[in-house]
Amino acid sequence: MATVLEGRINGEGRRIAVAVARWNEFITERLLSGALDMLRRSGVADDDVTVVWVPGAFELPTVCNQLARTGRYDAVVALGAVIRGATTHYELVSGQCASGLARVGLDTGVPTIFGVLTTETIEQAIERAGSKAGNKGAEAAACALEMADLRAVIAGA
Ligand code: INI
Repeated sequence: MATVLEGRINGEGRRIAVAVARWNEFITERLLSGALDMLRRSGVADDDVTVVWVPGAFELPTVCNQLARTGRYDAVVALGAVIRGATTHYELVSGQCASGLARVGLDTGVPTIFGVLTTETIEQAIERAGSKAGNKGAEAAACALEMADLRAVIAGA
């Protein structure tokens, strides 16, 4: 019989950092409220959540790297919105943000979650920030809790 390891979405006792970009703030504040709501409903204590604002998505990896290396957090969530219609350097910002966040997770071992919308239009971003396509911030928070739990499960297996 195979050993099957899985993480549960249970926030009790978990400490979570959420870094959020101020660019397209009318979208990212909705991602943040979705993330905070998910963390609270999953049992994370308010005192165990740290929110850090950064200028834009490009800055998320730097700050997530610092947060992950403090050793104070079980997972780090990065929230942002990069909208192609609003930028000529969409590929650079979104690509560097994604690969930088992946690197933080790999280099530190602390689950580092990509809750960054990369869309063609503002309408698509609105759809993913709490309207008909759900809330990517809430999904990212749930992913962070699952990954934090999975990390502990694998370490103890
Ligand atoms: N940052 C974003 O988070 N989203 C964007 O859509 C965006 N656009 O359109 O350029 C954006 N640019 C700023 C970038 O993230 C940095 O803050 C800036 O380049 C300074 O390093």
